[in-house]
Amino acid sequence: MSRALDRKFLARAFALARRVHPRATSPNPRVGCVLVKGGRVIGEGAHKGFGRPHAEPNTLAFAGSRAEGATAYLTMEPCAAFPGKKTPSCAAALAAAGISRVVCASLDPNPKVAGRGLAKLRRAGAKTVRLPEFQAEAETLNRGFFSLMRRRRPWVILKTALSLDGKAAAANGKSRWVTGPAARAAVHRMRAELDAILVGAGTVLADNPALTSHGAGKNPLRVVVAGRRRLSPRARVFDSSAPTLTYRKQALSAVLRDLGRRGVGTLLVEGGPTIHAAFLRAGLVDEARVFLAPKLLSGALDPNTAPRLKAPKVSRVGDDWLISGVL
Ligand code: AOF
Ligand code: ZN
Repeated sequence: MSRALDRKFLARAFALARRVHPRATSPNPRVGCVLVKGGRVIGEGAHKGFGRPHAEPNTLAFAGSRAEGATAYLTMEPCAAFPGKKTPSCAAALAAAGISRVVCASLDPNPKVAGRGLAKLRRAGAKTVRLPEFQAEAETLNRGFFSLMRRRRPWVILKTALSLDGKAAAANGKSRWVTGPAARAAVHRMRAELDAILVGAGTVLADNPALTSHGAGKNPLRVVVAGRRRLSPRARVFDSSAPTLTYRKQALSAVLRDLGRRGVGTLLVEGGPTIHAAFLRAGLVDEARVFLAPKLLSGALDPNTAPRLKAPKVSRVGDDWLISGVL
């Protein structure tokens, strides 16, 4: 099989994995599988839910006895057996079905697998190939899983919503609403895709947010880093729509380790500025998502009445961005 065809079928396996909602399998990975024989696809499938059958048995069931002699394309190495595992070994299932070649994007970062799946297939006589050009895509597909397996802590995304002049709140202390309804809906979708969302006590006191996905999907676990601040049990973040964890005086690294133990693979840190600064100072931020509203909040009493740019123009100036417009 040519490298170009290998790439094409592996890309198809990624497309199958991406169709699965990230929370469905979390904290386990999304995995896609394509079976090819004589240049034709004879089966495809994905791992669709935590504790449910993996991508490989789903795909083998689809192909039946035609799987013998076929090539399996996988976004991640097939799993090997280990104690406490919920499903049987996929490497063994592929070997038993007579798969003669396995092409995968990445090894399984789970230290209990880490190459043992491919080794088992080689011992069974199958050829195994890894396409390193897909490694980054495999990691992006399952950021949380890779982070948990490698670092025992979640992948941390810092989310911030700012005015053009860099303010997260107006003079009244309110950050509702710096950004408009579309940006807020995008944040609700983000919350539905990630395992947990974290804020500091200041944000709970100033904004009283619910931190739910507002109907965009499953609610994330809510995490409040409260320090010594007193919070009302009637704050919306403690309502019954989703579980909430409150941390008192642990270091953020200890908070992340604890969240990792609880299976939180992806964490959205929503603020406020004190929490953002603490995460950045501790070097615990992996990704940033910054919303910029075309308004100027300096001196404004309320975010809703702040001056706005009418038709902002965005351009790139070296490594910086220029956003300009008439008020
Ligand atoms: C695969 N294909 O589709 C997935 C894999 O407890 P279990 O049986 O569900 O096993 C979970 C482990 O299996 C997980 O930690 C990861 O190492 C691997 N995930 N492997 O071959 C799949 N989802
Ligand atoms: Zn498996």
